[in-house]
Amino acid sequence: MTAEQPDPEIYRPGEADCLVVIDVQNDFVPGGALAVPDGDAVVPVINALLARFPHAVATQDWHPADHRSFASAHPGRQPFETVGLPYGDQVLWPDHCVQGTFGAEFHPDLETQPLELVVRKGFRPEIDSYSAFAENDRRTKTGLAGFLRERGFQRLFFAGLATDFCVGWSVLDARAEGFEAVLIEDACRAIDLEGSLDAAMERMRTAGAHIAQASQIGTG
Ligand code: VGL
Ligand code: ZN
Repeated sequence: MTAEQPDPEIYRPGEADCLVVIDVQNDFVPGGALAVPDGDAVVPVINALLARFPHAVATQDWHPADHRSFASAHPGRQPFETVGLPYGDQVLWPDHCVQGTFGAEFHPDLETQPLELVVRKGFRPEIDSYSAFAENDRRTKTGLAGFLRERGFQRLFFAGLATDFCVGWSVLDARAEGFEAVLIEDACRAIDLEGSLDAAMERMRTAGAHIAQASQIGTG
């Protein structure tokens, strides 16, 4: 992890590498409640990546119906406004990924068979969770870091939705947890609220994450 080393042209996933697929769920693709523009374009890219990685896990946004991140839980507030919650600023979202609904299911074309673990997040009514590792209070852990460490993974590759929220926060937390992190940029799509994509990309780079394209992921 010396800063002087150039990024490799081709990454060859091995036993210390894990693909982390973030929130590829029906509510985040066009037609869904919190549709990410072009969100369904990630599905074939991720399916091809899954064939190149020996190990993969996924997250699933998994909210109770009255979740505090929903604008509907704040009378007079609209989706995409920001409010203060006890743990800090929180963007309010349309109701999405409600436990047990179609919107919370993985996209039907996503290859889920290779996934070795599915981590659900955002199921506590009072706390949102963007990151795969910790909820938005930054204290409540999902357990994923412990799993990945115990399995011996050192380098994590990120794909899914949305680049500037759940993927971005996951990449930053991966760095904070001591993993190498590679964002596979064209295997992600962004919501992009008021420059949030540029800000997230800058934060990931500053945290020492690598940015790659799916074409740079080779086979063993
Ligand atoms: C997400 C907003 C709310 C995401 C999840 O997957 O990026 N964004 N919940
Ligand atoms: Zn959510």
